[in-house]
Amino acid sequence: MSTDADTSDPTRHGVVLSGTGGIWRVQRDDGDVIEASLRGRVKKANSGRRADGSLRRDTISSAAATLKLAIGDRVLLEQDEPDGDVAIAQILPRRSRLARRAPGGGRGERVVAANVDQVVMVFAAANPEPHPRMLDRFLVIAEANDLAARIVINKVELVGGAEAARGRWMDYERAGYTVHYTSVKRREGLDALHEALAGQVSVLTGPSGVGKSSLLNAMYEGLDLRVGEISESVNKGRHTTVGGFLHPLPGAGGGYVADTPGLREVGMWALSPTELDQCFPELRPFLTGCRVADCRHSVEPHCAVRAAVEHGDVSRARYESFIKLRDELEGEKPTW
Ligand SMILES: Nc1nc2c(ncn2[C@@H]2O[C@H](COP(=O)(O)OP(=O)(O)OP(=O)(O)O)[C@@H](O)[C@H]2O)c(=O)[nH]1
Ligand SMILES: [Mg+2]
Ligand SMILES: [Zn+2]
Repeated sequence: MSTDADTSDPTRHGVVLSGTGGIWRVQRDDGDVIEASLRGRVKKANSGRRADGSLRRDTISSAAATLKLAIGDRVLLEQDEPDGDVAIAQILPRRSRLARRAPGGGRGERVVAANVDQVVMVFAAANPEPHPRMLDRFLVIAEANDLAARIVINKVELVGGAEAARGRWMDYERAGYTVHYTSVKRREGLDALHEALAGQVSVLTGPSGVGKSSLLNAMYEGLDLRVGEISESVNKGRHTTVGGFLHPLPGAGGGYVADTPGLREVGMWALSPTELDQCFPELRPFLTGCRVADCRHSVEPHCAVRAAVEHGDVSRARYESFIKLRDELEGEKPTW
């Protein structure tokens, strides 16, 4: 295999599907899934020069090679001899990421998934009972990462169907989010969700038992995810797994869905309390109307946000969520 970086060679480029530590599963652009290692030698040895001394274009990303690899990363592969071990030579520049600060107060961020198009928050209409506050947290995390978010309310047949379920989630539709009402049991709403995932890299998240795996199995024949098992994320003491899986979506349209552990504590997401109001899309139009500089939207005079709540232009429940989350972020001690 040539050592020259042929940017069009589909056997030399791929997407990281899973892995931790040394060995990573990579889907090459030709479709084959292979195992590749991320060798320290490769990271350091890359001088960024071609044999003729000219600078390689992909050297731009060589700083990224010292970053931690994440699912969703696009990588450049190297193989010294045919049938030899494949090594990850480069992490190509990320166009987006879902990241959080490393737990334990470290300075570095931890990338949950790279090159993400959207975050899909799944809740059940009932069983388990949904927590809108938890949804608000997830939405803030997506907004803070500049990622589009959509909401899925599954198991709607348990509350009398989609229209009956809808009333409870109107605040989110009004805030501009797309809400999908689905039932795996009745096979409802699955086509629209399928369409929304096609060709996209989506991070699917939500509490255990809401039917995330069931939804994916119902939409994609052959995915065969395990259903009904209590996932490890329930066990809050043990989420040291960096892991997560990126599933290539079978069938027309393609795309990927990431199953990731740990979208939990909004406080962990390196977000300053003063940025929080920007993460509530329905508050944005009012933020410039506050009279006080750096208005906290709680007791300040002439607060446009509070006025919007009084006038019914902004949902009171969402506003209260905002206040709660802001208090939480303000109470957080800086850890570096
Ligand atoms: N009534 C009803 N039950 C459903 C529906 N979708 C899934 N379930 C059931 O809900 C339970 C949990 O489904 P899973 O797909 O394992 O849930 P999950 O969100 O993947 O859970 P974790 O993997 O633990 O995060 C299973 O018993 C499913 O059969 C639905 O539309 N209606
Ligand atoms: Mg599951
Ligand atoms: Zn204000």
